[in-house]
Amino acid sequence: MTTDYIAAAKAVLARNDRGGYTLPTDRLYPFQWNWDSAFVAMGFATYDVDRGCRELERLAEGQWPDGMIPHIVFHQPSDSYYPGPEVWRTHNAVATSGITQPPVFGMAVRVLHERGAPHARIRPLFEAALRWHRWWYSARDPEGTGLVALLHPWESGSDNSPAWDEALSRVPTTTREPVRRKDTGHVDPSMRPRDEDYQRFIHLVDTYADCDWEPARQWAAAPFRMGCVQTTAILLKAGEDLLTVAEALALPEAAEELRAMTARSRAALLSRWSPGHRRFLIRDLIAEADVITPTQAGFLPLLALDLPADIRDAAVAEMRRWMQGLRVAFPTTPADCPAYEPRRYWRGPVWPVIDWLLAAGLDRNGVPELADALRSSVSRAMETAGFVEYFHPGTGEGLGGQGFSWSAAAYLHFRSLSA
Ligand code: 9WN
Repeated sequence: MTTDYIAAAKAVLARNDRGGYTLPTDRLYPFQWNWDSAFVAMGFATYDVDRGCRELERLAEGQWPDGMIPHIVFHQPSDSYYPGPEVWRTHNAVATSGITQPPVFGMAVRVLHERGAPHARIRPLFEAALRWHRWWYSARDPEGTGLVALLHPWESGSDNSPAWDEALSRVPTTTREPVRRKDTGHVDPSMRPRDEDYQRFIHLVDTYADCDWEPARQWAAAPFRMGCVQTTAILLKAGEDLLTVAEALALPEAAEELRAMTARSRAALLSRWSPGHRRFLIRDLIAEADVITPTQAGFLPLLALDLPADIRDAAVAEMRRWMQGLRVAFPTTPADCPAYEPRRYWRGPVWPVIDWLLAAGLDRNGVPELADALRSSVSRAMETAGFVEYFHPGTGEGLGGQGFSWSAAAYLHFRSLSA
């Protein structure tokens, strides 16, 4: 008997629906998360455009007056997650966290537009996305370099990536209140960040709450400030997608503004290429040093750049090298890196949405065989182990949370491409 995996993926999204927005998974993440919802909206776009729009609309309810769309919207109280609103101490009308996450939102706006969402739904989503992009460039790139910075590892979505280790080690472990983790009550601690990481994560939250969440004060006070190639690539791709929508909606001024934003980030991103490492490098803006620790972030610029052949070929050769001997690709840290931990969160495991972005980048750059290899390897893993949060690259074991929304959305997206 064959299982109807598409129906199973849709059932995951239905189960995690809390009224127009989707939890990443019950208990472990009981609120609406920013980039999760953008991927989920694109998953819905494959069969329910209206529900996809609703997902983004509910996320945009949390948008701040300054344009930031926060990383968590606390629509309803829950005691199964830490840190909740009492730790964040933000002042927004709708309760939210105080930091942001990768701006996949603009990519989802384009997908929904192209799947036939009515202009009356797309226009406000477009405006919300544009205001958020303006926020990125003013709050997180005040010097106008084109490379946007993260002030907290959670903003990367790749929370305990080894890329942050050195910079994070300079952040104190002191916190205003004791850290009261809940995640390790839901998931085996060996698959989660360490206590010391959490202490530093919360130290940063306290630091920015003390700045009253004002971007300029945070920028000045930040002990962690990373020019991120993964986030900038997503911002650039989302900016390109919003530009396409602006042209389709005949909004010439917005289009002009988006052209300027994307041109700046395109040049900045390309300049982060390192021929010696065969990947793009994150910049530690406080240490004024390149981060050479290898992580998936180094290949994310493929998503948003049309690379010259020599750069593309070198990046692809390096990606293939990381994939050698693995059952499931793409690893978030390569096996030959001393920081590699194949079961611990962002320190090795394969995440379906990362494959989604990398495969889109490979398609864009004319490497469809490798794009297909990534999509089919992680799709097979989901068919075997279920729509879990992440996978062991060596064995394909399913890890982290179960019944995970963005994994189900990724599966639906991959299957829609091959339909
Ligand atoms: C903190 C929801 C989120 C994802 C992130 C992932 C994880 C949160 C946590 O879960 O982060 O934002 O508490 O661990 O790292 O990418 O958006 O799925």
